Amino acid sequence: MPHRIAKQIHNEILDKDNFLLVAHQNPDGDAASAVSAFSQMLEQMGKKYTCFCKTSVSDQFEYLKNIHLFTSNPEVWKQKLDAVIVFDSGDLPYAGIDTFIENAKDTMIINIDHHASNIHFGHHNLVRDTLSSTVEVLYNYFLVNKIKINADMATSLLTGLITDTDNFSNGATSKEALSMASYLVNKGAKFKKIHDYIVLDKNIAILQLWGIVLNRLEVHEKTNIVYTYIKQDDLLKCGVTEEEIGGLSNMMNHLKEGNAIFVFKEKTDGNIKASTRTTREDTDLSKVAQLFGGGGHKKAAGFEVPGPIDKAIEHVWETIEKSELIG
Ligand SMILES: [Mn+2]
Repeated sequence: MPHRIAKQIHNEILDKDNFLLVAHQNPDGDAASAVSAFSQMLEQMGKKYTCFCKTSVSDQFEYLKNIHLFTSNPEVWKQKLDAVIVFDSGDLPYAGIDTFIENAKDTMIINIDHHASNIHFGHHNLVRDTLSSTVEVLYNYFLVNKIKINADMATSLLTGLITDTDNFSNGATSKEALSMASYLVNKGAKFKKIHDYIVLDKNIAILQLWGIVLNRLEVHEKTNIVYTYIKQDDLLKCGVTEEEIGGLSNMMNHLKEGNAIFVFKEKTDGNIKASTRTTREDTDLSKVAQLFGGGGHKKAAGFEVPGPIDKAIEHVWETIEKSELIG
């Protein structure tokens, strides 16, 4: 029962004093916002906390309260911690903290998430894969535990909701998600500010890169998956950074054709990262991602395979065809 777990976790928090809040590496709006909102609750309660992320957090989220407190300094793991709270992460390697946890074996782990592929790695697991976002899980947690949601907290929660529903356009946009949005706007969430930072985030160079990538669209016939790829060279040519290329697979999800969309991206280490999206009810991409050690949701998932890019793509098709999960 999710309500019982939310109350159990809150009792642990009332009882303890010093927390480490973790957003997964390369945090998206959901992860960054969840930490921001939760840190504000801890402040209300007079608790101590540190916000940790293994990588840097995008400037795009600079308007979120307490976002400037994020550190990637591993030294923070050496303090006496009463609990580590991990947000929006299906497992500890995805969060980027598996090695830190190995050295902090006695520390309580609290797992707050909505990924279908979540492996329940915590001592407490508040995982609700029917909800749109981790911030929606958190919103329910706040209501169940009668936490006051102030305007800054509402702005954080609404940010995660807008990013994970792709601006209220993807399959996660439930009636509960919409009613949560309305509640948060009533509490003073700054809708326009979020829109300015989150939706108006493209520049000409990014759209030129999208042009190259969209030109390469192809259909893999046996699985009817529509796909394209981005190489490191493309980024250099257009002057676009890794961080800036998010959003392409979400945008491609507006396509009517095909069973799914796959975007393959060559990373600096030579590995190939695949972002996958579908709008079809009969396709479960979290299962597909798990074939390659990745994870995610039914309608949006990701995984990594070794390069080079043409070999990687070939390997992906072979594996998916064998699995018969799509097509
Ligand atoms: Mn999420």
